[in-house]
Amino acid sequence: MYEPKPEHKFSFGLWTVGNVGRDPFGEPTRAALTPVQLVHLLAEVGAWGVNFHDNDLVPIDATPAERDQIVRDFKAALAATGIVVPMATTNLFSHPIFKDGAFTSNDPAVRAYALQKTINAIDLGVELGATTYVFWGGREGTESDSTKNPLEALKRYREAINFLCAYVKDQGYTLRFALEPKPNEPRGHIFLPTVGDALAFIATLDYPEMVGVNPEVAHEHMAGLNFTHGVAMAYAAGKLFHIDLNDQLFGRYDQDFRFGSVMPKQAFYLVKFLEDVGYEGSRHFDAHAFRSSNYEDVKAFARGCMRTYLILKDKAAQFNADPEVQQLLAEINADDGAFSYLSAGYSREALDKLRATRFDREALGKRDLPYERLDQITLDILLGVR
Ligand code: GCO
Ligand code: MN
Ligand code: MN
Repeated sequence: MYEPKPEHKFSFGLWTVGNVGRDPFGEPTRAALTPVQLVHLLAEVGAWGVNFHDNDLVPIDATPAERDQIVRDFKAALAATGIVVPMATTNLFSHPIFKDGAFTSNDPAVRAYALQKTINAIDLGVELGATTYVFWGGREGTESDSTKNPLEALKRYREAINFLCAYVKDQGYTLRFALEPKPNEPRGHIFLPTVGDALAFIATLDYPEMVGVNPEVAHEHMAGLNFTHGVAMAYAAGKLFHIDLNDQLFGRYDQDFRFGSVMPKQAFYLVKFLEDVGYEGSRHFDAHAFRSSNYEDVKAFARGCMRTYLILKDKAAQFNADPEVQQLLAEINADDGAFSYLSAGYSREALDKLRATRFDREALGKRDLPYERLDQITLDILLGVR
């Protein structure tokens, strides 16, 4: 019943199931698998797509001949398994050249290298079928604001995205960009910290229609924000181009837990939102297994991400079909149409009508709102007793 199928569009990054368990305090706990092995692992667990950073696939110092061989092998693994590449991205964070950022580095040569690297990575992604290109600016930021002018940094960021949009148009690629906000880690302060910041930034670009967002559960939770509200903002703006699903307690370090594993109620509202609006993009899991896991347990992790999504999708359908929920929602949203003229917008007539209306403040303030009942039904559904 909760088997993943291609139509669910479940994808994983090579760096997610390929995470070797390194953390700031310890060495890897798992041997690295090759990209080809990871594609087979994803096929085995029932995923639909695989995403990658340029250097997850092609090492940064590979020769052109090595690159071509790697790409050939990878394509063969994709063909053998039916796994597709919906999204690609650039590693603009690992190498020391990016220690002070890529597009926003204070060094013009680093900024130019970041552009060149991204152009090559876009070519690689497009060659393998990607239609979404993600920009996660993990190193774009500061520890001390003495070191970088935020206005200047945003100007550099904007110029870089404008240049790359123009490149994509010039090549005739079918590719959309998705900016991925994050408040901190690895930088003390990262530019474009939240979904709202990214949306505001997009409005200042040369080709805003080409650029959307890639919100991530963990990133908004690190900032203590309501992720579903952020996703709704992006969706309402027509900008929900991609999504990174994982889990994370508020206020903790970047945990990247299995989807739905620590805040399942929040995950429920998110899945319900995505399914209710008919979001059509990838359901991308940007998470990794515990450092204590071996590869059998990594598979359990990947299966768990998809299983939990499908369980919550089922719960959302149950919530929507529940007669008592429906009745409560109808009660809460009761509308006799008396004020629907306001939805037509401002007019002198509407203004006069509004001014002439007498409101019974006491009666309106006494209105019953059975929200506790509704919330408990939600929990009963989630806990499986209803
Ligand atoms: C993180 C980010 C990254 C990006 C990835 C793709 O916190 O490290 O979520 O995993 O999603 O670089 O752009
Ligand atoms: Mn993340
Ligand atoms: Mn991410």
